[in-house]
Amino acid sequence: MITLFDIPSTAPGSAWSLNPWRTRLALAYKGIPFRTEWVEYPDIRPVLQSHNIQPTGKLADGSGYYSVPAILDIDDATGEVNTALADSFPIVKYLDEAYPDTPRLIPEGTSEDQETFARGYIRSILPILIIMIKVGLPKLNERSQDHYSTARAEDLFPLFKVKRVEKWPWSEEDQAKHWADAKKALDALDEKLTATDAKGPWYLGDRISFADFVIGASLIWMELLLGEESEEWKNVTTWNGGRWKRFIEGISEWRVKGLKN
Ligand SMILES: N[C@@H](CCC(=O)N[C@@H](CS)C(=O)NCC(=O)O)C(=O)O
Repeated sequence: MITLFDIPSTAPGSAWSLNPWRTRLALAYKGIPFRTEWVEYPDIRPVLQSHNIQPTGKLADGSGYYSVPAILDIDDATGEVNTALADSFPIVKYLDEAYPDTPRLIPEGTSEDQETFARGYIRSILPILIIMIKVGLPKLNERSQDHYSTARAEDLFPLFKVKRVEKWPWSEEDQAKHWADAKKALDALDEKLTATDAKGPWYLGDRISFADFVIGASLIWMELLLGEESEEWKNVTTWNGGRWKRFIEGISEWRVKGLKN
């Protein structure tokens, strides 16, 4: 059975975090049974270390950056650990290889493009990331808030030059500027998707691939944190001819399935 490590929150269904949603959707789409182990931010490092899961990067001080999603795949019959792995792209590659009877998410010959897209995605939606960090902070459980505030302020220190997210300038004007930039980021993504629209709504046109869950995870994250009924989310659903509304509806089956674990 696979265990997915994910971060809890006060949002409906608890799962809110962008990168773990990629894996949650992938597991649900493939129909692979899994259970969730909820881990608050300050516990990610010790919990993953205790399972021998390697860091996915380095922090500024040179120490390992431990992140979720991470999975532990244990053979229930023998107790043998099949894999203990973090990082959403290697995880989906592992799932494709270890579960060959499930639908592939990295079609033959697309691995490099899928990886480049997945790894570059967060940078490509940076203005959205900024808004979501600010909006998401109070929705975390108290135990995670301090870590999240200082860690994300450090990531974006070159932009804001402060040590806590609460200190980011957030006037109406600032917010309007971030939203205008957010729209530009989604306009650019829309343009990219338009190229395959004649074949279908997905990144590759007519077939779902991991890139769709990279996009879908970010839309779920936005909808959850902004609130389905919020003016901001409703605005987003009208952008680019309603593409994002159709997209999130298109993956809703796996969103619902993914929360049942
Ligand atoms: N490249 C990684 C990025 C994962 C990542 O940064 N995850 C965040 C949550 S969305 C995390 O675990 N952060 C830990 C921290 O900030 O200490 C992936 O695709 O899985």
